[in-house]
Amino acid sequence: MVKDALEALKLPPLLKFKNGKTVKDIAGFERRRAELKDILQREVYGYLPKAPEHLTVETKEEESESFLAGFGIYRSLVFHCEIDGEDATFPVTQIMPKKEGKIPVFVCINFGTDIVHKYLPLEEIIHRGYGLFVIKYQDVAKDSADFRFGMAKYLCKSRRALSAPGKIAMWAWAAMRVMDYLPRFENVDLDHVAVIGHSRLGKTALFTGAMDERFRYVISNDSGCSGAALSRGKEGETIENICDRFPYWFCPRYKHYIGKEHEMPFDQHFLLSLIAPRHLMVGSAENDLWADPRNEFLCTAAANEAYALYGMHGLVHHDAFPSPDTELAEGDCLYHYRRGGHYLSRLDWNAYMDFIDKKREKE
Ligand code: GTR
Repeated sequence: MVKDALEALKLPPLLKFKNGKTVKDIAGFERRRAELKDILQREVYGYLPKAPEHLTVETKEEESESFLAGFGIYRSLVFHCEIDGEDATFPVTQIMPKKEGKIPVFVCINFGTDIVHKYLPLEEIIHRGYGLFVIKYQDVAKDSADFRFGMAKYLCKSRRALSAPGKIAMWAWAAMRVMDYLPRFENVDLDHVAVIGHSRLGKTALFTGAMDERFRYVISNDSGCSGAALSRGKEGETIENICDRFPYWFCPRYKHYIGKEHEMPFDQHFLLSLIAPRHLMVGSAENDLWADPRNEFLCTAAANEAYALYGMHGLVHHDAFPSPDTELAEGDCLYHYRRGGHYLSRLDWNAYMDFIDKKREKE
């Protein structure tokens, strides 16, 4: 079923170089990786702004006595990025469990303006032994067409260029700055760093992990259109819908593909394949038809071609769209499909942590 469904969509080939030659091995895919990154930046998200000249991090506040009944440490950090000689800043919240040994962490790009947030079951995450670096996305750049405020004014001087970075690229850029800083913590397990986001921030997490190989786990929760879902044959939200409401998430060129999905020289499996050979986790919800769970599943399966080159399985599935409340967790990738609607719930967090636990145990 999966093979036929993918064939019917006539996706642009993942494993063909621009010059028409076939990608045959790992070295070939590493060269293809550069082409894939380039096409997605040029056509969809815009080119990632360069890293800052210097990064320093200031601790504004720390609570290590009684936070989470004494089981956690809270720090409010300010990231100072020197960009063209100017000091551009954004805040990050760090929460760590108090425990010995190396700690796996999530870089979570989140909606909330406060650490107590519906999408962040904090105590559960801390008690399972995971640390968190939370970026509140609008502290980096406003979720609007305005590019004058926050980091946006440093990261994009003009929106006239067709491949100028959109807001997703800017939020992703901030997550990469957190990654830059992680090696300074002795107790962070740098081999087990995940980037996670929900919905528009799931798209952001995917772009982050696709562009930055330092993230071992890349988690897209209900990211849908222009995230984990294939655009060809998509139900629910289309490129037209998304560019109508949120053109500024993308580079200006993306809107040229409205109604022309079948002509696009790429599709979202290019994005997901860039996660190989690391671990991709895609979460969908049964009632989230706007995101299109089926196309999210198919897209995850389509990335298997890249995993195969590394001698890996990618997503192990049963050649059928799974029924709700199913985990496809046997392979290198996870497809997590639960009942209910569009939400980043504790059920989702627990599925992702179970998967990471399993991978860490094997090492
Ligand atoms: C919707 C948008 C989706 C999704 C969602 C969200 O309105 O159309 O692509 O990103 O917002 O981020 O909550």
